[in-house]
Amino acid sequence: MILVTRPFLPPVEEYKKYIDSIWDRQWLTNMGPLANELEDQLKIYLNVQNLHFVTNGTIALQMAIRALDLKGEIITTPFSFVATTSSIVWEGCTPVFVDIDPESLNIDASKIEEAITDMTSAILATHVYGNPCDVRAIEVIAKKHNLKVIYDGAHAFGVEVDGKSIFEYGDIATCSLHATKLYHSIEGGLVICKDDVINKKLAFIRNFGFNGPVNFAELGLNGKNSEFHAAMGLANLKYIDMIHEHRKVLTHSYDERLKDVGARRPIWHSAAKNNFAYYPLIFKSERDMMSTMEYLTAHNVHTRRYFYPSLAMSLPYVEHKNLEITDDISKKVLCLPLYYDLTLQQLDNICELIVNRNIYGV
Ligand code: T4K
Repeated sequence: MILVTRPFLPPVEEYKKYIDSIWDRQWLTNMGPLANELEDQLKIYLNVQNLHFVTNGTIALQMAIRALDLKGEIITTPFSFVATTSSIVWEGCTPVFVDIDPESLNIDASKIEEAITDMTSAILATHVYGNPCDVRAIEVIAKKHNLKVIYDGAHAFGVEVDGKSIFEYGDIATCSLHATKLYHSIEGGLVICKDDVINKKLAFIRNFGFNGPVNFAELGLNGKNSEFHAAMGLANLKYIDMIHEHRKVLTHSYDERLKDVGARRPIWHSAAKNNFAYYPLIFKSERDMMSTMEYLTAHNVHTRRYFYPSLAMSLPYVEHKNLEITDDISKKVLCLPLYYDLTLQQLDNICELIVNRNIYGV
């Protein structure tokens, strides 16, 4: 069976070496030496000034909303994983959905201003599949209306725009290091913030608000991650270039093999480096997409409808809203298997099934 993704695992001896060191120290969590080392290495790898290693990408978003003290309405995208919207609601704010751009599949920056009201405090946008939002346009709008910007960069590990980490854009950026991501620490997340004052606040929030053993600086939560997760992050980081390279080869191979099946790819940001996190295809109709998905499933190839249904139409805790582009694209998009262990032979077989289904109508 071929799944839509499989986590990369480093050679087990390399992970065990870290685990042995944890046994020696008996230091398991609360920002131990491996978690600190991972943060240091990630700051260098990603070329960012500040970064917090946290329990997951969802907590990262909640911490970001809290650190910026956001209230009222937050403008956001309906085309994302549920955590983007649920974090807004969890923090007591109201999501206001703006439709997406049909090419990038990210929030359409040209439609943001018409959604701003007296209650708007921020824009929370996702770099969908790692493809950067129109960060320049969003920055201009945010400055003009005095809004904060959070980027959900759950998929965007390693992406750069104009040679700068995508995580350096916005007031705060977050990332997910979940097992299904191209780089992972089993469970994990990152919060990245340039501003030293907000960054300090994030550090307090991550650790219950503690400022020393008997003092509290902030209302906090427990966002700390463990030494075991940091160990996986450290072991995997050594392989990130190799992972990236293989995903690139797979992606180009899919592009070449599937160019005539009548499905299109999202258009990537022109000034950005790709990280090959997902392989989405947008079919001409929901019928084409469904029949391809079912045909692949019947041949033991599992795909996923990331992201269907539209968050603005499906969540029981938000007011439902039709958005033309999102409603249309979310019905037609399908993510194909993409992961380090996927072989070119397996990819060929997947492509053959899709080509046969879509060109010859089998
Ligand atoms: N923002 C965005 C835009 C996100 O996409 C996400 C998460 C978040 C925020 C929140 O970040 P985290 O709090 O999760 O760090 C998966 C992931 O669980 C989720 O992290 C991810 N986005 C989302 C897009 O995908 P599911 O429900 O599709 O996962 P699941 O369990 O169905 O696994 C997918 C495939 O991976 C399956 O075919 C099986 C395979 N798999 C999975 C796991 C966990 C394995 O082979 N091994 C494994 O250990 O959500």
